[in-house]
Formats: sequence, structure tokens, C-alpha cells
Amino acid sequence: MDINRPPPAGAAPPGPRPAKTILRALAGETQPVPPIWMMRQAGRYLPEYRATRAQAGDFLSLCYNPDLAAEVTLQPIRRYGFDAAILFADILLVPQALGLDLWFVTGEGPLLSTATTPAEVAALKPTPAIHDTLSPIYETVRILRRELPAETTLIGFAGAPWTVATYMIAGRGTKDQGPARALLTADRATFAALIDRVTDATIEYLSAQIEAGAEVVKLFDSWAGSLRGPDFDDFAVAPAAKIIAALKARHPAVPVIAFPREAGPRYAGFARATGADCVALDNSVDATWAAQNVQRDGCVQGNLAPQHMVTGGQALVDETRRIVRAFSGGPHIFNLGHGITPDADPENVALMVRTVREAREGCEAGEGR
Ligand code: 1CP
Repeated sequence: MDINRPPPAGAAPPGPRPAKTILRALAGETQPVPPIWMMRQAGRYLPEYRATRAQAGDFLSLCYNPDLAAEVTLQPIRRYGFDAAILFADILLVPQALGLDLWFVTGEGPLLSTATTPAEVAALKPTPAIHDTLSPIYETVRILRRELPAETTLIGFAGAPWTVATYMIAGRGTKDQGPARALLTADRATFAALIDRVTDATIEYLSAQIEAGAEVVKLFDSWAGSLRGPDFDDFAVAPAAKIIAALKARHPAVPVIAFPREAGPRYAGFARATGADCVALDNSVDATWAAQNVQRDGCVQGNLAPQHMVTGGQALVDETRRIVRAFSGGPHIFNLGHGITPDADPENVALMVRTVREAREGCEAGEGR
């Protein structure tokens, strides 16, 4: 067995070598060609996605329609042959399942009713009730496990409690997470109670996705970078550690990817502190630094700037090769540093996939070294 890194804390006990490339990377195996998928790989840059979304009517109807949600999950797999599919859903379905109102307004993003007072947090639905809203998502997972190619890994996901709470507090997306940071300062007890409620719901939501067939789960903490010092420990590290410990107790063989976006130096040690099997890196992180300071603890995922999917050309090829090389000494899953944007050119995605998969031939020929 070609496992050349110690498994991360909390990793599954040694067993037979997994067949799928992503699962091998997550088990700590260094592969000559890293497996690849892409954050937001289903989405508005694809004409076939726009057509299915129009058929569904609106974004939330698409999320809650298992046949159509499975269809848009499969579209990028058919087009590019990615090594993983990510369930089509959204992190804001959990606040909705906890009883908040949620709308997606075209051009404006999400709008929610809020939970910022002790009474409003107490009025959120009890955790087991989330499945009443979220059961169509589990059906999407079951359809996908039947329909995905045998070599493709299915990734389930949820937002991390801090990122989800920023929307439940502000009622919308915010640039600097100001309203959430203000509540954290003004009323830490209410803020912590909200984080606890989201943490418990996330454990049950991800467990249900795993029971329906998700093979890996990812925790998106897109706004982790706005937490500083002890707040990062209390509200990015601690909830992730609690969720991962609960999932590992129930589903020890299922790997977890954590994405504390813009954590900067706090990426180092994040896997050890939370028990994550893999840390996803945003594109502000230098790959050479991350290879030394993050990949030493296990698998990393990332981290090409999404802008290359808009601009393409030789810069895309050079930067893709540089990232593959930087992480070639350990377990790596190639990905973007954040989600692909709607103005991306689908041809550039194809060029990225080709470049990653040709990287080995390039290395053997001595190119790009
Ligand atoms: O108009 C449309 O069709 C909606 C655009 C869209 C899509 C395609 C939204 C609205 N959500 C999604 C799907 C989605 N969201 C997926 C599954 C699809 C895939 O990855 O292929 C996933 C994993 C997410 C996760 C998500 N939603 C995050 C975390 C990851 C990240 O990008 O940082 C966040 C922050 C959201 C909230 C959200 N949902 C949608 C929008 C426009 C936003 C962001 C709002 C903001 O910027 O504050």
C-alpha cells in the first residue's frame, strides 16, 4: 500500500485500500495525478444548469426537487468527468429547516428572517424537526448513488455553524460579517446558543446525508477569516471539532473535508485541532507554504484562483501546473480556492482538467520543472 503520510488524527482505522481516487487521497495516499473536482461545479456558468433551473422555476424549488437536483449534480460529471460530484443543495437550507424564512432574490442573493434575541433562538425548531424540511435532500443523495459512475465519489456538505449563523443574524450575505461580529461582542451567550443550535442541526443533517449514501462530507466555513484570535478557536475550530467527533463516532470510515476559508496562518494545525481528514485551501494561501505547514498533517485540497476560469490561457496552465507540483509530495485533491463564478468559460474548466491529468506526463518529460 502506497500510504506515505501518517493518517490525520481521527482518521479511519486501516482497512482495504479504497478504489476511488478521492477516497485514496483522503486516506493519505500520494497519487501521481491528483484527483480533481471543483467548488460550485454545478451552477450558472453551465448552459445545461441554467436550462434545468428554468425548468424548476427558482433556485429553492431546484434544491428541493430530488430528480432535478440530481440532474444538475450529474451535469458537470458528464461534461468533465470530475472525480467527485457534490450534492446540489445550499448551506442556507439548514436555517430554513430550523424555521427561518428564506428567499433567493435574483441579483441580490439570499434573504432570511433572523434569530438574534434569546427568544428568537429559543423559538427555532427542535433539531429532529429539520428532517421534515430536508428529507428531499436525502432523496437526491440516494438517486445520485444509483446514477453516478462507479469511479465518482459523492460529497455531501453543510455550512459550518459560524458561516450559517452570519446569515441567520444579518438576514443576508454581508461583506465583513459585521452584524454577526457585533452580536458576538454584545451578547456572547445568545450568539453561543445560536452556534450550538446550528452545530446540533449540522450533525444530524450530515449524518442523514451519510446514511443516504454520501461518501465524504465537507464543512464550508466560507467566512472563517473574519474570526480572530480566541473567537476563531471558539467559533471556527470548536464547532468543527464537535461536528467531526460526532460524525466519526457514528460513521468512522467517512472522511471529512474542512474549509476554513481565509484562515491564513490558522490553516496550520486546523486538521489536528478539528479531526478533519483534509483541509481545503483558498487561493490566498501560498501552495509552497501550505505543502510544508498544512499538508504535513494530511490531505489538502485546492487552490487555483477561480478567476483563471474566466481568463484562461497560458496563465491558467502555468498556475495549474505550479499547484500540482507544489503539492506533489503528499496527498492532494485539486480544486479551486473558492467557487467558480457565473462568468467563467466552460472551455477553461476543460483546459484545467486536461492540464491536471497531463501533469504526470509533463513531469516525466521533464517539462515545467
Ligand atoms: O442563481 C442560482 O442558480 C443560485 C446560485 C447558487 C448555487 C448554484 C446558490 C445561491 N447556491 C448554489 C449551490 C451551492 N451552494 C452548492 C452546491 C453546488 C456545487 O457546489 O456544485 C454549494 C456547495 C453551495 C454552498 C454555499 N452556499 C456556500 C459555501 C461555499 C461558498 O461558495 O463560499 C455559501 C456561502 C452559500 C450561500 C449562497 N448560496 C447562493 C448564493 C448566491 C450564496 C452566497 C451569498 C453571499 O455571497 O453571501
